[in-house]
Amino acid sequence: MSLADSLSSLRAESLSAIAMLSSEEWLVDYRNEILGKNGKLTEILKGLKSLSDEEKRGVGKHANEIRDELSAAFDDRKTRIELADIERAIASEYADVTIPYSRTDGSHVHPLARVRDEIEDVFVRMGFRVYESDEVTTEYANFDAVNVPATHPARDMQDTFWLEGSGNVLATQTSCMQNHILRTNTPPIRAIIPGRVFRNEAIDATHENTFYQVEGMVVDRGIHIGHLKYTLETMLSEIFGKPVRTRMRPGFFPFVEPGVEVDSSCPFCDGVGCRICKQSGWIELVPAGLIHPNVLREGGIDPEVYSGFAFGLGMNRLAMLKYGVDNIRLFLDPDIDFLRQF
Ligand code: FA5
Repeated sequence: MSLADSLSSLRAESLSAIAMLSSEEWLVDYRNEILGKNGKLTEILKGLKSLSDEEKRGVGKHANEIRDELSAAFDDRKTRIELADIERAIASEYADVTIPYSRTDGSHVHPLARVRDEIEDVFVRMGFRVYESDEVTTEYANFDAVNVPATHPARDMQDTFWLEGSGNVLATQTSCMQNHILRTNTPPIRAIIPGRVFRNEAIDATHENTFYQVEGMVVDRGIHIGHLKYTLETMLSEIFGKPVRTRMRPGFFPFVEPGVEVDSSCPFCDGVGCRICKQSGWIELVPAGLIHPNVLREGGIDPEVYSGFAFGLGMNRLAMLKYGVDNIRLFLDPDIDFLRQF
């Protein structure tokens, strides 16, 4: 093949290859292979030596034209690849952050999550830290550490899901976090611990086997039941969007002494009496009490120096009350018509 023919076929071959290259990396490599110092063009031009001067001029001119043409083809291809990359990025990554938030796509916060957010918000403003409750926990944390010994009938109060062979249980109460909080903090302690809990219960309009609680704990010198009352009144007033009062009745839980059931004045009739509070003016809402000395001791805290209160609020029941939901099952039911109302 003559030099001129070799040049022509290099040109044709290169032009069609360049048109097919789709990445900048390949383009750089191929450019070196053709136009580089030891590239194919240089290789062909080594044959110039054997030509006459006149032939050299003719072929040399032709070679320069081909070099320019290929160079331009490489540059043009590079621009096209860059543009394609930009277009691809725009198509896949573009987000208009200036578009106003709209609910028309149907997205919104689940009522239980909203109640949890509101509870967290008011407690954070009161200086509490928010922890997450374990869903799988030990028999020790769920029961022993909170003063519920193996033989205690209270263990049967909360029908437990036992995890076979492991000694672990599905948390029946967020109180299973009390020991951990006491052990990993030094007073003053102010903590809330929202979480999902599980009980092997028959389901009805007010009982689920999977529901949400939020545990609250305060431990410091001189903590008394008045601190508990103030804290719960502040939280409930915030959740109901109006001032509510609380009253306390004796209640039994092994991890508190004294134990109380905290009732809220009915936020719907302001305590006058209505259908929701069954004409009593009060709604039973939060079991609570002063932390039992045994629980403090088990958590490494001296009950002679420190005292504390704890409560365990049922978030599903609170959400039912707040949003007028009459069946607890709706919260875990993927019923779009129900969920759309929030
Ligand atoms: C407890 O779980 C205690 N750990 C609460 C506590 C904490 C007391 C700290 C004292 C100090 P109880 O079993 O009553 O208590 O449950 C607390 C709340 O969870 C109830 O008031 C109720 O709102 C909710 N709850 C209990 N069982 C169910 C259920 N099956 N379905 C939905 N909510 C429930």
